[in-house]
Amino acid sequence: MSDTKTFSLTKEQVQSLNPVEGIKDKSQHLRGSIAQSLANPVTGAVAADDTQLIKFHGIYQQDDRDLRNERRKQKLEPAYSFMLRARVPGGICSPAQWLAMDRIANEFGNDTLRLTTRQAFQLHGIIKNNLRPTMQSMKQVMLDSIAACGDVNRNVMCNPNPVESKVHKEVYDWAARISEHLLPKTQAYYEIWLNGDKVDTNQEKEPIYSKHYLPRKFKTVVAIPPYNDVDVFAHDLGFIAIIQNGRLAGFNVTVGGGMGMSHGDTETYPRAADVIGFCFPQQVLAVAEQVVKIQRDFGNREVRKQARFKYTIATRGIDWFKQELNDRLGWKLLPNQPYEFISNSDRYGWIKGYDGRWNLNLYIENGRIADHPDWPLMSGLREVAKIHDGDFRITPNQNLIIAGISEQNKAQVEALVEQYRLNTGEEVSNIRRHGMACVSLPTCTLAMAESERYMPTFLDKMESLLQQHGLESQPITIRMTGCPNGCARPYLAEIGLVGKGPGKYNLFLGAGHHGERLGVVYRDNIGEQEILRVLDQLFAQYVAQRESDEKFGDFIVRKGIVSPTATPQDFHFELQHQAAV
Ligand code: SRM
Ligand code: SF4
Repeated sequence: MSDTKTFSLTKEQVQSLNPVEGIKDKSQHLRGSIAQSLANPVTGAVAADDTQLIKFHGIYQQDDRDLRNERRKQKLEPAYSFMLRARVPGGICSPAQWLAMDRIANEFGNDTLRLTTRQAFQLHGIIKNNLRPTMQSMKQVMLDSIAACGDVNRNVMCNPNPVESKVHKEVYDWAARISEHLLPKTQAYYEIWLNGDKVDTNQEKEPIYSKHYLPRKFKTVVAIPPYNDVDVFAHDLGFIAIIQNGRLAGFNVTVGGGMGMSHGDTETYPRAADVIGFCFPQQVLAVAEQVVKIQRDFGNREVRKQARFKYTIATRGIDWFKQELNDRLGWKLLPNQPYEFISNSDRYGWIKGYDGRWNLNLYIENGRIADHPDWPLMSGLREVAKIHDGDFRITPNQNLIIAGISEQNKAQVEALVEQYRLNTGEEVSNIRRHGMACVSLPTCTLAMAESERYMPTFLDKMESLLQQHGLESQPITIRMTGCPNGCARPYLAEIGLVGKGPGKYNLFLGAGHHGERLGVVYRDNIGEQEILRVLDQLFAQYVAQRESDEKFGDFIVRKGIVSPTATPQDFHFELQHQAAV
């Protein structure tokens, strides 16, 4: 590797940048005053600057939004608690880790576990005093939340299905190596949460990130065709495994994807990643490191809304980026290798792996693991974990695979599945199987509309509508988010609903069925009745005029109902040319 570039900012430069850069600058490698904030008994919150820094430690400060008004009236401070996101590269965890997370959720959290769209665990409702015990309990089973959030490379995703090919393990190992390689090196996490020894922060080095870390969050994924369940085009950096003659030949590299946008701000928009070339497996870490460093050096640190890597690429151009990458690597990526994706959803039910072991992909509604009065899902999974001799795999669609079940254990797992009515997805409607919703209210501070709590009832109505049109067996992807940040990647679903205000959503249409093309906005700020009315008309048109095997998203684009080539304006209703329904 020929690159030896380092990155630093002077005090004067920092002053001209967005305020988060100042917080990082004086944080002594992400320590800030977190320890003092934890010790402060007067409030359930942490100091304002620390709310930014704790993200690098995998934590977000939140308050229960259902209680906000009532507490305000009673002149009480908001009901502060924290969300903690555990880092689980490729979504793989052992039964012991599952049991620990289950215990922690019940002891310190809100009695639920949330499987995320990036294959991680989230715990909600942890009060300040319980943060350290939570981290320490996680450490006992080798789990942590380092870099699960913050302006660094986050949890590295990987296709979780162990049955697909013999090289899956090899590809997963690369995902785990990328995750390790790009972890920040600061000891702050160990010091603050795990009683680690204090180090001289002046001597601490961050060889990849520097003391200012990245301008913004950064996300890396590894996809294994034909499945695009990680949604490779949604992320800053991606590696598409190229498997030739049963062997891992290398990876196509993707850069510059991202979902987040803000309503009404046309400088912000989702972007699908570009595929920029091929590298051999041994070159992956060098590519990942240099891509991250280019973003470190050129990402926009003045305007935080423009700081994602997708804007660096869009502003400077993909050719500039490729040249910069080649220069830093000292060698060139090879031409893209052919690959084909067929789906970005999960495959439910029992599948026997190439190794003779069994895998059960469960349907977990919006990733929420909880015990319901009439349905003890969390208890059921706990019982499975107690006897399971394989591992668990969180899927990028918020589901769970009980993976690598031995032939001897299969009957026992089957019995538990039946006893606790774990949902194997076989009796779930097609639209539900292809759906996802972000967390949103009541915990998400940025939510504008319901998502996780509303999606199940909305899907009941979609099921009836699809049945009326005889479309119940048609796989259509549908995703909902409570705001335009795009946490459930709605812009890559054939039907995307993006929260605009209470009960109101922007309707996005025309995305590719396997996540290869972004949808664009079709209707703005509409409620349930109008959404169903619009879809009713479009489904009728689809049934009457579709070509054989044509997917809904492809039909919408072919008929010109939305524009086939999305420009930044196409994501903002005000500017988009409308076709009449
Ligand atoms: Fe996200 C912020 C939840 C995946 C784009 N996301 C948030 C926060 C932390 C709200 C906040 O900043 O205060 C949400 C916490 C809600 C809660 O109460 O739990 C939140 N994001 C989630 C999760 C849990 C959604 C889910 O239902 O599973 C996902 C956790 C992933 C993980 O394990 O790391 C989650 N977020 C995503 C994704 C999808 C992905 O990465 O595949 C995206 C779109 C991809 C992207 O990054 O472009 C995403 N989240 C955002 C953004 C917009 C970023 C942007 O570029 O504009 C924000 C807001 C921000 O960063 O300022 C955000
Ligand atoms: Fe919250 Fe918006 Fe993300 Fe949903 S999409 S979890 S509402 S930030």
